[in-house]
Amino acid sequence: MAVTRCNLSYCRMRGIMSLLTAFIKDRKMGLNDFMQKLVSCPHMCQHSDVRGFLKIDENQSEGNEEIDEFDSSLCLNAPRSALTEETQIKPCDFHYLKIIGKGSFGKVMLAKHKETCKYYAVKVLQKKVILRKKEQKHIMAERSVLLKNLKNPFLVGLHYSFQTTDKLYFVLDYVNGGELFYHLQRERVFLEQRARFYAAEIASALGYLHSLHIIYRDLKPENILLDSQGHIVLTDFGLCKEGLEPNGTTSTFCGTPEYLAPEVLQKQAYDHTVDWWCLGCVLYEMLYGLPPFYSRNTAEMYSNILNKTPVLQPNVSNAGRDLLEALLQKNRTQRLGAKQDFMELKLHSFFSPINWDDLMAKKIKPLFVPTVSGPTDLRHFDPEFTHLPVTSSLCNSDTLMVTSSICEAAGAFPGFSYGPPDHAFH
Ligand code: ISQ
Repeated sequence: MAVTRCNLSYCRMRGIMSLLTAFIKDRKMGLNDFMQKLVSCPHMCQHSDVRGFLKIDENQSEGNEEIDEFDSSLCLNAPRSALTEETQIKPCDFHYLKIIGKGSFGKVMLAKHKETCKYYAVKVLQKKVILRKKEQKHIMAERSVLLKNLKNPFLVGLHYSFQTTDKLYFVLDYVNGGELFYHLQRERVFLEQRARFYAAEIASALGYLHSLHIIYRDLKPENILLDSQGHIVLTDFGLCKEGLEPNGTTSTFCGTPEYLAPEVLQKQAYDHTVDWWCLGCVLYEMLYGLPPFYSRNTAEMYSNILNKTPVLQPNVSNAGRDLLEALLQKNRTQRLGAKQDFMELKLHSFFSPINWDDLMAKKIKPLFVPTVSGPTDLRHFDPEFTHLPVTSSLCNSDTLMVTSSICEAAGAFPGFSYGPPDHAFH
């Protein structure tokens, strides 16, 4: 009898426990939702009751760069909220192997997903720096553009984005063929056929973005990579401008000096034709070995962009020179692509050897295949980066902690975190 009573109470206990667990889980999710709403409104974080509830320590420092607590409550967007804490992607899910790129906001790391052993390029950005430079709009724009389910073979793919108290993470496709201009520097110029192939792949990516009303804006050497087969991959969508209708214009100043279009330099309104100008600059540099308006003196370079007609030496074919002239038109309304966008480029005689369907299907065999022995072969990355030590700070702890910096950061980057609905790493 005693045994039966004991069994019964055990079963009952289990039943009560599972009810309680479900209840707690439900409450926890409710609290999570509430917390998410709370922290994504910076003005609410200022209220004394809210600060008391969140136990925000006013005296706490803004955040040690080496402290990197993962905060699942900051995974704010819908696909993530359905995930349990255990299944949420976090910094510690990766081995960080090498630094493969560095910029003013942070770095790009070669990382291996611990569970699937797949390699990714993980872009890690410091929130403090982004906030200091008031660049959160650009970062959110980058994420938002990457999230648009972009389906073009020449655009880098985003697998996940997530955030910790002080960093933003983008988990991107990893390619190790090196920057296009790393190869150009070694070879000085490319033969026309090779330059045509790269220009066509870049143009197809830009045309695709334009079809989604996105202007890339920041086509520059370091954003053009090669994959291990020799195909183009465009990265960095930080300066993309979204939501521009075909006839709309915008006037925010952004870009790289060498490739700045005259209208951007003059802070005038610009549109999708700004990308065709940049493509003209890239093509010119591939064919002639220097940017079209280059001068060591930046002021002179700016003056060249505004006033000088680019020199087109006859060592490039007529079709090539004609295309360059058409893309490097200072008046954007006269530029190739101003009316029919990508279609006008496709129909230009320089691209007549290109079968665009084959190009999109990656059926055109690249003339140059970067030598790589495998994913961890980093020979095409700058040793200036790959020789840097990888700090352990990227994976210190997964503790959930609410600090004033989270509040500030969550307000600045609400909804940053992203994972595909099925959460499968692919
Ligand atoms: C993917 N692979 C290698 C380097 C990269 C740099 C920036 C963004 C994505 C990348």
